[in-house]
Order: sequence, then structure tokens, then C-alpha cells
Amino acid sequence: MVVLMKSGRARPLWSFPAVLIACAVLSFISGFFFASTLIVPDSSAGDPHRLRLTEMKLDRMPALPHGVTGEPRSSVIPFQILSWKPRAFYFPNFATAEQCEAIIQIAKLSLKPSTLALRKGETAESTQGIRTSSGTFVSASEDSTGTLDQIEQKIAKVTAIPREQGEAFNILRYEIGQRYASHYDAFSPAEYGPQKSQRIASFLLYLSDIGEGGETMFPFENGLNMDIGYDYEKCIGLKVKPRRGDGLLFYSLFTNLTIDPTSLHGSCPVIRGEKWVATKWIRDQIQY
Ligand SMILES: O=C(O)CCC(=O)C(=O)O
Repeated sequence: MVVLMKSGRARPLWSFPAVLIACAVLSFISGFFFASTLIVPDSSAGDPHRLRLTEMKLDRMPALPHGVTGEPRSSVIPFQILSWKPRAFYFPNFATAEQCEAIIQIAKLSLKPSTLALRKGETAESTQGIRTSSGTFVSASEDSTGTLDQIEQKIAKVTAIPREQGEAFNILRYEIGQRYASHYDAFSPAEYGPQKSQRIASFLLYLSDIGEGGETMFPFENGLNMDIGYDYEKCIGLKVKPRRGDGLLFYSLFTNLTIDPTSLHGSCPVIRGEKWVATKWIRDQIQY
């Protein structure tokens, strides 16, 4: 549009930079609107706002022909890369509050002091104090509410490792002062003897919020603290604060199947509150 000036010269009503800015704003708004129409929350159950965060089905994306074991639609499960050394990923709102509560109620029925896999020469007495939580193993098939089944399916999806390769869930409760000193989930044959199979990755589902302490720590993250004579107890390095419903996935093995030294991890002592977490260890072979 132009305006005729007193002098008779035509002056554009909008300057060039203003037109550029207006175009940019308009394309941002239309892009945002279009993208949001592609994302449709899974309305299969519960609060749709919560589900929008836990998993989004992309209903308006073209569906592809899929194999017998595939899925009919694309979906999005949000995650954040926490670290590449070790490979660690955070999944906000992986489970709902109701799912977390159901898992705690199942675990409460059979809690016992947690135990450790022992290295050659170690005994229950010599390892006292390393892992002081209570816990229980529950497989998805033992949970009549179907909650562990849903969580297990979702873990298989984000790890791209078949659920049959997972151990039963190890559901843990840490009370004040309780902790798990730093350790590896994978078993070095040199220390533990020959292994029939190996743990590849661990998925932790935090079932409770926590007042203070109780973080999952990675003392050697990015190669830090590896040369300080670390005592395996101090709470240092990358610390992940538990938040109910959130998931943490990390890999214990490199892609060449050797143990990643930076996957050393542990649970800092709980200072205030109570920590509940469900751990799923995933192996390189089907678990029978
Ligand atoms: O409780 C945690 O945060 C860590 C648990 C853990 O290290 C394990 O189960 O192997």
C-alpha cells in the first residue's frame, strides 16, 4: 500500500523492515498452529493434559503400513539427553501419579532388605552398608492391575530393546539415611566370574518426589573424578533429583559391548522424605 504525500511523491505505508517483521510473526503463528494440529493426545485413559506430556500420538501424520509387531501410528515420548558419557536420558512424566502409586502399593506387600551381587571373595558381612534400601522384585505378569505391563511396554519402546530382555522390576524404598554406594550394573567377568548374559542398560522410574537427597549420581560423568581416588560413597558428579513419574535411562555398555566406566552410579543418602524407585535392568539376551 502507498500514501500520496503533499509533495505528490508516493511513500510506502509500511517500511521494508516492518514488512519483514510482520511476515516473520505471521509465519511463526501459522507454523505453531499447524504443528499443534498434528499432535493429538492419547485419549485412551485418564487426564488428557497429563497424557499429552507422557506420550503424544501424531494422528494426522500419514500412517505407514507396519509389520505384525509394529504400531499403526507415529508417537512422541519427550526426553532430554542428560549426558553422552555415560549415555543417559531423562523422560519427564513417563508414568502417571496413579501408575506410580499402584506400583508402590504392590511393592509394599513384599519389601525386604536389598541385597548385592557379590564379587569373588566378598560376603554379605564385608559389603554391609553399601546398599541399605529395602526392595522387592515384581514381574509385569504378577501385577494384576496391568500397570507394570504398560510401563514395561513403554520402556521397550524408548530403549528399542524387546521387553523379554528385561529382568523383573526391582522396586526400592529408601528411608532417611539410606543409600546405594556407587557401583556398576554390568558385571565384569574379571570380578564376578563368567556371565551367562550381561546388563546393557538400566531404566529407573521414580515413583515418589523427594524432600532432600536421594539423587541418582554419576560420579564419573564426562570422565570427571576418575583420578581422585574416589571412595564410592561421596555424592558427587552429575546428580539427578527424583521426581514422581519421571524416568532415567542409562547404558552400562558401549556399543562394542564393553563396560562404559562412566556408567558408575549410585543413590545419594535420603536426607528428607522417602524415595521410591522401580529399576528395570535390561540384558543382552532374553530372560527366561
Ligand atoms: O536408586 C537409585 O537412584 C539408583 C538405583 C541403582 O543404582 C540400581 O538399582 O542399580
